[in-house]
Amino acid sequence: MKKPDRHLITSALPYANGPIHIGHLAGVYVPSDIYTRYLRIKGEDVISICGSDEHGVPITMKARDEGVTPQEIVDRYHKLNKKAFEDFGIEFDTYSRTSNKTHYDTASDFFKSLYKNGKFIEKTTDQYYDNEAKCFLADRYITGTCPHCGHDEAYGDQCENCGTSLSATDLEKPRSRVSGSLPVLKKTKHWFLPLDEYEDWLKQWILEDHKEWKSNVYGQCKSWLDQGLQPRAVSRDLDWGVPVPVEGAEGKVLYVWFDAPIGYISATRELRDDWEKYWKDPGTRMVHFIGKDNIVFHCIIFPVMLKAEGSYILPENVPANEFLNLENDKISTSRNWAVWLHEYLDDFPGDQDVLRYALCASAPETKDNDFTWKEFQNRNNNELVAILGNFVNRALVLTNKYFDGRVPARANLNDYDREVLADIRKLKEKVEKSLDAYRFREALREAMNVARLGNKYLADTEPWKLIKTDEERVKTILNIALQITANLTIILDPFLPFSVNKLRDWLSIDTLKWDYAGNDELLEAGHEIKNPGLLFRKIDDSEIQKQLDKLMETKKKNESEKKEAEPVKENISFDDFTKLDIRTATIIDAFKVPKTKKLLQLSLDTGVDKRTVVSGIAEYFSPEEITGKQVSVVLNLEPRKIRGIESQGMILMAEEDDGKLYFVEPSGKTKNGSPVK
Ligand code: B3M
Ligand code: ZN
Repeated sequence: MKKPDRHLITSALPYANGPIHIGHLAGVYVPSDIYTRYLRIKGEDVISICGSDEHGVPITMKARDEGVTPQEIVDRYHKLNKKAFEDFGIEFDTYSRTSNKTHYDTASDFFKSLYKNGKFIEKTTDQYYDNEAKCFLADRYITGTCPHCGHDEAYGDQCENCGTSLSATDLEKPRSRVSGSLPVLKKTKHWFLPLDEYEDWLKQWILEDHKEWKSNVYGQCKSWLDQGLQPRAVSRDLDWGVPVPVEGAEGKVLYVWFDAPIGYISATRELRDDWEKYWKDPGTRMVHFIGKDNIVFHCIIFPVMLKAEGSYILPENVPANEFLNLENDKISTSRNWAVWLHEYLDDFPGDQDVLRYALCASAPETKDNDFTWKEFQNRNNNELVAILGNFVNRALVLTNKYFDGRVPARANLNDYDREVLADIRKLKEKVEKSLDAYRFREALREAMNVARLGNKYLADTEPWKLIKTDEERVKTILNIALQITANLTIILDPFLPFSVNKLRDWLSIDTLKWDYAGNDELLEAGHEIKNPGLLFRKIDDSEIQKQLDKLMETKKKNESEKKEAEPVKENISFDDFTKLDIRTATIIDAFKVPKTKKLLQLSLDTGVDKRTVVSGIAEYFSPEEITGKQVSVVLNLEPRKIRGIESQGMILMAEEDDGKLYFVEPSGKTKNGSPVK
């Protein structure tokens, strides 16, 4: 393949309605950053584009919920997310936003160009309208009963109970989420991109010409194409977004998935006067980094838009990742089941590279993958600390100790030395091959093998013992160890930018270009190095436990919220209520029902008689502490045999979400047998 003249790397524009979490990082931004840094250190002409996606219905809904404007929402999260990326060393050349004027102009012009050239079809369709709020309702703004599972809080685009994707008109008993009123169908005109007309072209371009795409991406495209494509609306009735720039389109904006990918173009345009070279010259190689839920937009819809416009290049590859789970559960913003970047940094200040490393090492490249805190700790302690950190620390510390911090000259190499140096050269090629194929986990493993090799070399040659008997040999060994360390500053540069910068500083060297990797004479004899600090610190169990506890808390909270949301039971008549005979009573004796965990057998003085009740409260109360306690009891509940004991009634308990029980007792001493009503 001909070497490209330049590279344009794009990373999915995060919606500016929530913070960034580890799933985003692992799926999109760590890989795109590794790839971009790799191209940069190779000396390629590359620009990396990202920014906030600031349109779409979820943003307007969040604004409505909080009683603020959409602009306030996107301002807040744009700032937060931009900073989170910077903090983690994700180096975009620009982090723009789709509410910018340049973007409005670019998206508008793009639409106009397609419109003028007759690339759209216009259709009038029925859309739900809220007569009270006087607005059309996006699918998300409608709830109703799911026709598949009967869930009565299904959304107009999807039922979150059974996962089926829906159209708003599928819902039974639809309600507007804006006003709560019954929506009515009303005619509205929209512009559609006739994807079906591009089907043959797409089949050729993807299925034939891009067989090298990752199998998860290729497979998804194939299944879309096999099912056949339909025209897609590229406008919406909404008041937040880029206005549709044609006459008679008042109150309509571009569909967010139409304007968002154009955001890549606007951002480039803002960044560089020569932006057209990056977007229109066939010498540019464009790669989109995205998550799997964005595949259809980047592999089918956006390419069709570009093709229809006619003057743009198409992506060369779209190495989309699958999803990352967290401790065996789907990451979810609404359930707060996530590790948020800003929170990670509060708890692990300065440990950005550790997260970058752990996320790359278990990135969901070919299938969904799980992030666990235990694995995070192991990766840090057993790999970063024990291998990489240990190796470079020994190489630098020993050089300082024996040779005054000057790189010692080496004498004749023996077979082992030569073997090690040859392996380093091979490893560089392996890393390169993996990176070129977007296999970042594999690339990282190979890169770490360089450190592994160095670590083993020192462990095998034991310079700290040899120093007493053979100083010349120690010079050679440390020279080689330092050359390996210098190699690491190249090979690990794309993965661990913070640590590599420290290493460069301690070695007193500048950034060395990728081509130098594999070279064993990067440091001259006599070159002065510094005293190293600690490259990685051990993460102990208590830090991990703290994270697990935090997640536990979240889980509990979610469960209790779920319970709170349980609907009130159906109404009963007053007569039904008076059928219950509830009285005050006193526990006069209590003991555990043998061979059970939960049951206590209680003797009650009910004021009318003495009776036995079996109650499932043993996990919370001991017999001693409840003897003498006054309680409320349902006297006329049909007697039941529990573990062979006849239970004549039921003690009333209040139960909290986590199952914790409390007695429902009179607030002062009351005569036994007093009716509760
Ligand atoms: N805002 C990403 C998402 O699904 C969506 C990407 C747009 S990229 C042009 O969060
Ligand atoms: Zn359903």
